Amino acid sequence: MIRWQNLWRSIPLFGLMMLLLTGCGDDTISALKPRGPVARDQMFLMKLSFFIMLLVVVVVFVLYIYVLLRFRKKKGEKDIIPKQVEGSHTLEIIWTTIPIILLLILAVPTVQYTFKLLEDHRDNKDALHVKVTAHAFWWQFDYPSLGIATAQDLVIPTGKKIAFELTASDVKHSFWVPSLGGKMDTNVGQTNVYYLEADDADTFLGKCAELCGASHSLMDFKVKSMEPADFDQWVSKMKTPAAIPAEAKAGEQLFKDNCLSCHAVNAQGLGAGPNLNGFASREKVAGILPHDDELLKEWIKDPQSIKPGAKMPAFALKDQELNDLVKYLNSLKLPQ
Ligand code: HEC
Ligand SMILES: [Cu+2]
Repeated sequence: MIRWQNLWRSIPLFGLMMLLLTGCGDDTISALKPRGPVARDQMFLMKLSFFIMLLVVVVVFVLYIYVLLRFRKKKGEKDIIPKQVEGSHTLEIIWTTIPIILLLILAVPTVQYTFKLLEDHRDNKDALHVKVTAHAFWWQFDYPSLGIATAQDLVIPTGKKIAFELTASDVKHSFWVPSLGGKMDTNVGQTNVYYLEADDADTFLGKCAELCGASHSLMDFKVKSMEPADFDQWVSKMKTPAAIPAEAKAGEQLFKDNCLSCHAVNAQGLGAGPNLNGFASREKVAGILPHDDELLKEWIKDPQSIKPGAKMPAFALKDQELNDLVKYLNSLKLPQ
């Protein structure tokens, strides 16, 4: 009796846990809300395995409860040893074939999709080839067929296969955009290939999914999908050099002296740090911070305080120099 009461009492707790879990959803980072064909294929596999497991659990529990009730000791019954049976061919055949059939139903589409989703579309004329290089703790995106490179914000056209070629420069990372499809490891000295596609225009959140160091959890990026016409415009904007206003010239000089060795600011430069072409038009600073002058100065003064282990050195600059640099960085905008 007491035990039943305890169970009833814990119902609000379970309710709360359920509410908490359902609150976890963010539409732009959820594998459960697929936004492209690859994510949908993977969702199908998840549902298939979930319902097969559910079926097994339900059947086993129903049988278990039935046996418990049907064969329980009745009032007045003496301790009797049930009839001992051994070796029933019918039962053995049943409990061997059913799991085999269930596993086949699972295995056939899983193997089929595994090969399909690993197709290499790099040379496909209808796909867009993107090279992804993961660095502790930022992402470099390079579009060899378009002659542009960017960082942190991956911009892609909708309705087109994006043929990824992934690698890493330091340790192993993993590229994951849950809304568009499953993750792919990025390994040093090796290229992995897979593709993703987005249905519609939106901004999806991406994550590094392989523990890679102190700032692993801060290694975020964005995937911005655009209608093909908007994407073409973005490409031509990326190739247009930013107009640097007169008040940012002092900062530009400081940047050339201190920063250009690692940060390219042209269409396709790659270096030890993110390409900053169009930096002020990106979603975030360093993948995580909102665009804010004070935060940007914090970053330049001491990147490690924001991303422990970040590979950008700290700069001891005067306030005026920081202001100038920030003015320059804010002028690295894509044309309207
Ligand atoms: C030794 C190479 C190096 C130098 C020199 C350097 N940086 Fe960096 N910078 C990096 C790296 C690496 C990152 C990426 C850090 C991360 O996110 O983990 C970075 C990131 C940044 C970011 C964020 C970029 C983004 O994609 O949002 C800004 C802004 C920045 N640096 C500004 C500067 C400025 C200004 C200077 C000069 C005063 C400078 N950096 C000098 C290596 C460098
Ligand atoms: Cu990582």
